Amino acid sequence: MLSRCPSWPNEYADRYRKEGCWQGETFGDMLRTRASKHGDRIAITSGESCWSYGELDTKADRLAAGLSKLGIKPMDRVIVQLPNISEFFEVCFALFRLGALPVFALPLHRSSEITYFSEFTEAVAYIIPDTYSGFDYRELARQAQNKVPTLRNVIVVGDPQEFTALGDLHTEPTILPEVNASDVAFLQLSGGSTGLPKLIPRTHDDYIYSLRVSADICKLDESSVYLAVLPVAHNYPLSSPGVLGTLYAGGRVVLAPRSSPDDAFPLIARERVTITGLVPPLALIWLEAASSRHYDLSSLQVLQVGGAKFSEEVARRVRSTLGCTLQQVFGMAEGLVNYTRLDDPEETLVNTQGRPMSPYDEIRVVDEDDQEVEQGQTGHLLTRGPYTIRGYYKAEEHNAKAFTLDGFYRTGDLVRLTASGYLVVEGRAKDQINRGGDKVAAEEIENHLLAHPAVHDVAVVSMPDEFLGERTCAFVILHERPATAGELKAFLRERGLAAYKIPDRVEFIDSFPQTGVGKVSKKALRESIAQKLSSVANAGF
Ligand code: AMP
Ligand code: DBH
Repeated sequence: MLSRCPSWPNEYADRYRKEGCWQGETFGDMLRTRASKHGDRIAITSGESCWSYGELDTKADRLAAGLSKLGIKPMDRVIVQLPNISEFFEVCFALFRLGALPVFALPLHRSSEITYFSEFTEAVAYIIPDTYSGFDYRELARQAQNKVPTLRNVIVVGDPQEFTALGDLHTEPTILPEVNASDVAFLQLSGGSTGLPKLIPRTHDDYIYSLRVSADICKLDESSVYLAVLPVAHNYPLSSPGVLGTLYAGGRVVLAPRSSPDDAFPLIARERVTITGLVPPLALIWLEAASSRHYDLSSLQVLQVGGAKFSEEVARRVRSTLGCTLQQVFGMAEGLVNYTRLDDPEETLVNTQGRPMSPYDEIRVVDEDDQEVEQGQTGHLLTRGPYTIRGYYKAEEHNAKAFTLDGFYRTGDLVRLTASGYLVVEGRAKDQINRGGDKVAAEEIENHLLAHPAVHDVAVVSMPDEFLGERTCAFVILHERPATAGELKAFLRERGLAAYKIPDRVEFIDSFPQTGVGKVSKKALRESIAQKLSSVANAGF
């Protein structure tokens, strides 16, 4: 068992087992069963390479043995930062079989995030590509190893330089300790609403349940072909139903190296892709590109859009432009996922963010005092269920705020329930900027900016953006010493912050607007920047 991981109380765990949600299956079992059932079928296509279920199964066994030989033990944390390449799967399933826990970093994370994850989880290993998208991850590994003494092993897909090559670790499979399905399988990252991202412990039992239900709702079977466009380490393309849901259903995963229409459309045509998942800004780009590109996209049955609110206007264009069904997906790495169903009326598809995937998901929409609002009114979404965590890893103080006493997760989302039980996302109460699906925690950026000697105080808020939905604006109060926006942004880059977290705009002001009790009114700041932007836009006409 991993310590400091809140779990479900026994009465709930018993119920979820009795009702058949949790079936005692581990990820190791899942792959073994698929490999014995259809070992020769292709599981993963990436560029010119194809791996069958049988091959993936063997690779996972051989790598698990190699990792074990290297000294990696059950429950050890391993930072996995891999892009959409086949090795991602080999690494995950090897760690799952070993009972070691992947911590899923995103390819865009840089030294600030990687050092934090490594330190916080006391990770023993870090698995990276050599280079990807023009960035050398070995340099990042050197920085992390310098700061975090527990990080003994760096394992590289490709040219390892002074580190260990993943390919050299393969060895004869050995008998490994039994893995328990009720144990934590990996740590997923939250988008973060306070400070740095929180770590989300997901068990084999709860996650595989979410894959089974997702695959069922998305009608996946052995003939399904899922194109992974978003970075697969993210919960949405990983599990809703994503790459793991596709493998659960015995289908085929195609990995897209990049997300642009010019990369993805030829892949859809060549591989006869049936389903893919996008965030709203990307869906918009695809819709705009579709009319001027002449690839055969007729195999595509379902286009999922989620991660941030998809506007109704654009949503309406999906069927007419791409000829496929839109599925809205409103989910979170903490658990709860809502889907519109494939046979829902068009109005439900374009106007709602779906309904909970499981009959055991419990939903409450409440006011500031945790009292249920009337049906149809907007309130805070709380949820509890068989695949929603009961607490973050090593975060007792935060958990006391983020969960109710009876175990409901406070999602931080403002929603309204329709008469037919569908959710419409109306906004967000938590302090987070949703940059087209990339979540930026205001406090994390504020803390970095506060470290700059010229900065007296700072408040980071969202500003409306036609393309991404929201972008970040940092309101900064300076000390006597002057500083420019460019200087502050360069400072953040030097601190190793992921590029999407660098504020899009910096506004210098003398004092912050305040709320009734004297807190900084982020609401007023959001309004002021939105107003400024709209008057600039209007001035253009
Ligand atoms: P994360 O913390 O990265 O797991 O992000 C989860 C959050 O993304 C949710 O709590 C919502 O705020 C937002 N989100 C995800 N999907 C949607 C959607 N379809 N519409 C609106 N917001 C969404
Ligand atoms: O944004 C998310 O985190 C998200 C969106 C859709 C998610 O985690 C999911 C589906 O599973």
